[in-house]
Amino acid sequence: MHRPRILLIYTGGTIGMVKNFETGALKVFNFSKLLQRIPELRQLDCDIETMSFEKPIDSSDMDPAKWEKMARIVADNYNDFDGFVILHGSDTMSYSASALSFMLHGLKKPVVFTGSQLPIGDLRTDAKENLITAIQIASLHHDGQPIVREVSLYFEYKLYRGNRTTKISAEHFNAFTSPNYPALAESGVHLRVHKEQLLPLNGEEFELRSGFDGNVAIVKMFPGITAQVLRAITAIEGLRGIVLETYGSGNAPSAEWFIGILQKAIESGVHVVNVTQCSGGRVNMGQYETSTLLKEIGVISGADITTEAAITKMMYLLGMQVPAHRFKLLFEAPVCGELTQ
Ligand code: ASN
Repeated sequence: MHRPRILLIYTGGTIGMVKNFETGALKVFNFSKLLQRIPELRQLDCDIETMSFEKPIDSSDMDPAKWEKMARIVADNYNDFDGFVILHGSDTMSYSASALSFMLHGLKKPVVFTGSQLPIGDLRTDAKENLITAIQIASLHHDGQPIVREVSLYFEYKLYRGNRTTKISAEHFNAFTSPNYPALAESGVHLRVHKEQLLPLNGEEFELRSGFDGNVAIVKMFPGITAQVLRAITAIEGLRGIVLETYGSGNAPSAEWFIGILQKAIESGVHVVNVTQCSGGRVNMGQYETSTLLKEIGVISGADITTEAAITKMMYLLGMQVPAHRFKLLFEAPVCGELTQ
């Protein structure tokens, strides 16, 4: 009987934090103590090895260099382990899970992100269940093959596709949702995997694709946005892409100045992707007159992608140096289940 080997990678976040009782502030602590605090881990039907960022971080300090560090740990240990669990702060976990889904091209093993809202040492912590079930999911296998072969995120009884998630609460244990794609698995009395929702086996060779291009920006629409603001952003030196968070099904002001500034940016080589600022639903340019103009000037449709996946996909495609004339086509097609066309 194959006993899975799981690599647990600690990057930081509340899950491994302790309270400074004098100031009340939370700070990260030595990861080796995390395992001491959960002796239950020894009961799991797998072998666990651990690794930690030298300096664990609050996930607000996450950046593309650290995504690469995380992805490289997975790639360097890919052949020696059956699954990977990444312990990460919840604040930017959806961005990291999206980024790694693009970086770990041709992935055929589970990479499960998890974390918690309360530190592991807290009496009412949500960390233990999240951690234990994430490890169980990473260990699932059938005929010696892993069952979940993608980057996922486990939090509060649900496993989601990582690049479909978004953080929705700074208060509830149920901190994440996947507005446009169903859960991949649910943990109740039984651990139920919804196999029909999993990514099908990818025939491509596993490889690490790094080198994200950070010359991007997110612009969120609000009634009253001025030409000065939009002009200043589109004029940023070296800017190569903008994720435009629009209203509803992809609508934006139809004013001449607005369309004119965007058109000029697109003509100068900046890629503009339209995503909705609604928490669910999709962009459908052309449904209303207010989005028809966006379509005409060459704005790319983000369909039902999250902002987190859109900005990381943009950094990924720009970093891959895809030819400008193919960028739209490549963005609008799913790479690893992040959007439905
Ligand atoms: N600030 C923390 C982080 O994202 C929040 C958490 O982990 N719950 O690192």
